[in-house]
Amino acid sequence: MQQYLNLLQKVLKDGTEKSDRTGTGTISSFGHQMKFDLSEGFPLVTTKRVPFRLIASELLWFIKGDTNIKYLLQQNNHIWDEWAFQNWVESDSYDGPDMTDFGLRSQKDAEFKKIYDKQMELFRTLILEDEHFAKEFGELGDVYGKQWRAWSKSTGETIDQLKEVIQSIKNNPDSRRHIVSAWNPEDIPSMALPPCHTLFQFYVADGKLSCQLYQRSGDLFLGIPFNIASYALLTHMVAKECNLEPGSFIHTIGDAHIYSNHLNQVNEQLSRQPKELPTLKLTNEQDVFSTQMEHIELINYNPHPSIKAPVAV
Ligand code: UFP
Repeated sequence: MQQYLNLLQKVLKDGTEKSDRTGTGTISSFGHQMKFDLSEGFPLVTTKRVPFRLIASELLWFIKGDTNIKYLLQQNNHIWDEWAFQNWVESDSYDGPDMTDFGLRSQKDAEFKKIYDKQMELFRTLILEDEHFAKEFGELGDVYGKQWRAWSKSTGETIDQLKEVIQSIKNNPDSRRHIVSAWNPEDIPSMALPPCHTLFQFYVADGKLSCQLYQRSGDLFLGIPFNIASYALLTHMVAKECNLEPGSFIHTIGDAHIYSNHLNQVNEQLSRQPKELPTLKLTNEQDVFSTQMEHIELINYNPHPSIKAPVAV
């Protein structure tokens, strides 16, 4: 994982101060690439604890083609909650306390945070217990699951990009067209968050499956460790189904940034020595699409303690 630490260091040193959509401010640099040989271990950052369970359940949610946060809440995964919550508090059905700018305000105002936490708790309970509410407000619209599994065509039909790419890896491994795109210009306005991981390509050589991701925007401290592990896991899963060994995961990033309120955390992380990488074991005999959480096992992950940092919403 030295490459990841090198990238943090490089952006700290050479990056440009840049304002951003969230109003937080970043140090940013454009166009970077890391390459992880998956035979050397599973690339989960070890200089802080990264919650792999959240990464795996989010990936299974994408693979199912699910776009409703209910499944994530059932897995005790809250990484997409704010996006759905925002739709609720901005809707006509919402009659609770004012939640304008809840992301920034809850970080700055302790009194507001108490009110916000209470509303968020209510929101989660309603999603889990009220089917109609979950259908209306748990839905995130045209996010990854939709683009990967049910890309809409102008004719009204849909394309299952993930299924098709797995078929093409099996039937025509040398093809240079093993691509899944999440960037659908027509759908961008209706997306909670225009896809950060926009496009990925598989490549087969010497009995190994590699994957390259183009990520348009990467939060180096919080987001990127998740993204690396998620695509490494996907590569392992697809390789297993296609009877190939996992090759490399290549991560290409457009706007690579460190938020100005993550600087202490980044420096703390850079002061730590990386530890040995864990390994991954997939225990299911079936295809990618029937993989469940209990089939995914991470072995020997002994990282440094976690480091807390605010999420820019
Ligand atoms: N972000 C990531 N990885 C992700 C994800 C989001 O790093 O998988 F979904 C970060 C990047 C950026 C913010 O800091 O979230 C998205 O904001 P924007 O759309 O303005 O790039």
